[in-house]
Amino acid sequence: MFCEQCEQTASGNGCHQWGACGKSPEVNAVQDLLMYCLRSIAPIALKAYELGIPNRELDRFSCESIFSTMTNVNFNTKRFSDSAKEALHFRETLKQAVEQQNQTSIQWPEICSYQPNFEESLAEQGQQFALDLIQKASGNIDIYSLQLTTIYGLKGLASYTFHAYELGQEDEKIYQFIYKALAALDQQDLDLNAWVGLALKVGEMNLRAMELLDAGHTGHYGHPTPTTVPLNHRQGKAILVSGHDIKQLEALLQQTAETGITVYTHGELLPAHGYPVLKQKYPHLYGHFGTAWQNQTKDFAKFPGAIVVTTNCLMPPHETYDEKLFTIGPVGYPGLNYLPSDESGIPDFTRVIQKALELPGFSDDETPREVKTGFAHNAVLNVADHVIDAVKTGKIRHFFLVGGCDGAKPGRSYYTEFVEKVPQDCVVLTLACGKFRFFDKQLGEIGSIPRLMDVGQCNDAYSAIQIALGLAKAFDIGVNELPLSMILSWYEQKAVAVLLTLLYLGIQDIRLGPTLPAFISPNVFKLLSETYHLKPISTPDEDLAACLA
Ligand code: FS2
Ligand code: SF4
Repeated sequence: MFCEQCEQTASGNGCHQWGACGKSPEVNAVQDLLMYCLRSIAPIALKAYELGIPNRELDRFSCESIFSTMTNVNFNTKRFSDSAKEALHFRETLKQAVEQQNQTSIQWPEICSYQPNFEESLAEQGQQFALDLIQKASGNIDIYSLQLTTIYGLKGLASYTFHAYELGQEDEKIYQFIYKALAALDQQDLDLNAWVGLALKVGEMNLRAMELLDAGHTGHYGHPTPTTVPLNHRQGKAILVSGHDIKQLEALLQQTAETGITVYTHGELLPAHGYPVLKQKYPHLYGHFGTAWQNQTKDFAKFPGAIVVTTNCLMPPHETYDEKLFTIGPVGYPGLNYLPSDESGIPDFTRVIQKALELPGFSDDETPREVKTGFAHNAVLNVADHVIDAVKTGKIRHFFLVGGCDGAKPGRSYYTEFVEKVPQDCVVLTLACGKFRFFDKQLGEIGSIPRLMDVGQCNDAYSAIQIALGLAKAFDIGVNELPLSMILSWYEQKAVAVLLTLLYLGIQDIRLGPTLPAFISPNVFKLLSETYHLKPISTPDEDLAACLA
């Protein structure tokens, strides 16, 4: 086994025996095999686009399949072997269509005929792909590093593309690029510069995917507005919804509308409360329960109702709560309740509702506690005049974007300490699940401007970018000249895609932690630090002093 796609990779240099995330070597090998099957489709799908006969169903399937191989999404070997079979069925059908349309035979690359033996262990067959890329890179560790950066960034890009598609937003340029990047993994003639270009192109396409997702969210649910969210529970039967998928949250809200069940968000769904349409239409969407993904074994065990996980981050479930836990979409775990979707992509949540009604629910109303969310680009830029005025009059000295993923490592206390030490005349913007380290701190206000603003989910990095671009435009300066520092935390591959987007935009001086990605080689890091001044976090005091200097 070899995997180093996430921040908790064993000993900081790759999981070899068993995944630190709980992924088995078998699952890892079948995931690699599925990725190879998708790579075997890429040249054919590109040709189909060229001939004007793309297969949109395949495009969506490819994105969902890639998404399912991300960290903490799916641990079920069967899911990956079924997807591999489906991928090859898609490939052969498309190959025929392309050859027919082309009217002359096509000399496909060898990979396009790859055929695993589905009668024998796919896990054993998948093991050969652990070393495939380093061989393709002829042992060049820097090219290998950029190949891994590209493929991990693609995983994030594919997941955001899938979410956007669910909300009716698609751009075929993204699908074409995904095939192009997958096909590039099989090429041996790309040099270092070509790989740098491809990795940055992942960032560019990811900006577009996040833009589509933002359009999907705001088109369906309105622009987020600053909203108070209860952190306390209220008496009654309850369902907890985790992950990022706001469309699936709405489907569950629709199906629970007349049941008397109260719905709570968990993890990255906290920002859903900021969307006005959801709040107005579904009064039983009440509050938020728990904190970040790595605390779910405690939070889920305590929750007295049914739980649905819509996307990453799922941890291997404990027996104390696995019976009340359900997964949907790309998420899964062997033996765990899985709700298949209908043709419109929506599951029937009846079993979740029944489970919630069987379970005790909350027996009392808890003392109110609350946080605020909903500070997305529209809300912040609507008050841009106040913000600009506060900066010009010296009331606001600096902005910090302290955002990204959370995780279990002790080094992540850096982010809490950093926010606690931010001077009183500075504002903290935050997003993604890293905020749970400090989301309920009362940092007060500067005039009418809150000192802590939750911009949204990890994909709402798009919103943070729009805020930065909007302020830069208002001040008539470049983004890098704004009094703004980015202090980012990463864990999984959505964060890799977001980082590539920021680098594509030329954002300088990003501080990244809690550790640097294991898949970035020293030379590639040197290149990034020379070009973009990307740097690892040091201590909160040192970094604060440097940002404010
Ligand atoms: Fe957090 Fe996990 Fe959002 Fe990441 S819930 S680390 O996948 O995507 O952020
Ligand atoms: Fe290890 Fe992360 Fe890969 Fe899991 S996803 S096997 S923890 S590197």
